[in-house]
Amino acid sequence: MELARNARIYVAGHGGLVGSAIWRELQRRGFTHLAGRTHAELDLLDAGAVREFYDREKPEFVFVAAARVGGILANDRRPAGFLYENLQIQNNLIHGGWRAGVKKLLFLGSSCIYPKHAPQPMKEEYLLTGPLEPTNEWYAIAKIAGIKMCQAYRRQYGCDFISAMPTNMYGANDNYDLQSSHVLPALIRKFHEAKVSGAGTVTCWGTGAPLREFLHADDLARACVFLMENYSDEQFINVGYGTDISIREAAELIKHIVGFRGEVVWDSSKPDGTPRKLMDSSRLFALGWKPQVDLETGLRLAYEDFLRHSRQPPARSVPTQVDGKAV
Ligand code: GFB
Repeated sequence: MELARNARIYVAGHGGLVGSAIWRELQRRGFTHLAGRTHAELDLLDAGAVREFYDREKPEFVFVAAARVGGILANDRRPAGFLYENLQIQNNLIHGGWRAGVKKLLFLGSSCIYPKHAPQPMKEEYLLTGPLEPTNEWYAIAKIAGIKMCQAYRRQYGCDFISAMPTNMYGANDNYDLQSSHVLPALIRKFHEAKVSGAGTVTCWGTGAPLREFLHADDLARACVFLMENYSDEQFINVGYGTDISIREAAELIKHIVGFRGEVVWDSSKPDGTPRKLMDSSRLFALGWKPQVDLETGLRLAYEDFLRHSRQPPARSVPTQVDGKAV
């Protein structure tokens, strides 16, 4: 089903890494009636405010890209925040979406929903077949609840609510804070700052042995719009790149792209997390979607984005409020 170019579309989390990429993709595709709200404009933890927003804006299609997200350390240190905030945000958006008669809603989860020692690559049916990775089980439990919410509202109320599970993401508008970020933005910043300051070493966390699959946010955005138009099933669907690399290899690649000439040191007092998280995305690939951005190209783009942000920190590449207007 092709969406009408004037369909009313709400992108929850439109200022973040994934939401801003979805927003750009929708603009590129010519959609004219996009709604987005900053945190200051709409607190997604507030059920009443979300209800009022839905009643006023009456979106027909909703992308749930709003979430409390963070890297391995942030997840480990803030279990209550990651569990509570994510449950609350998604409950408000999914339940509110049903109440407001939203035609279709796409919920975004995460590859950390799978068991820590799931067979690789991970198929959708491996959900809930074993214990989760302890550093991010709180976030994972919230995301699993989001999948189940979409399935339950589909079963009980006939809502066309679907879920996609992206692998580890990176791209423009990422979080570069060293305590709370994911590995790729953290390493881009660390290698860049070491190059500029002339430092001899860069310290990375863990052993470097874990394997991760990385997908550029622009690819995920294309997948999200594709799924909104072409997928309608209770079964959630994986969105991955198809291959993974070790954190050590990723560090070497970023070191090379940034042009840092010193040594990489591994701090094994920091957690490694899941040993491997490669998703089986064959269900999505069989529908005709494929990623377009290879890791090296994507990291070069991400480094350019970091340089733009470090020159002009408060700037965002998307407008804060443009609902109802062509943008
Ligand atoms: O990206 P990341 O924080 O998250 O870490 P996860 C991936 C790997 O990179 C871990 C290592 O083995 C880290 O120890 N690493 C090395 C670093 N240096 C660094 C560094 O400077 N910063 C960071 N952050 N990592 C997250 C989950 O797990 O993945 C979330 O916590 C979410 O819930 C997300 O699912 C996609 O891949 O381990």
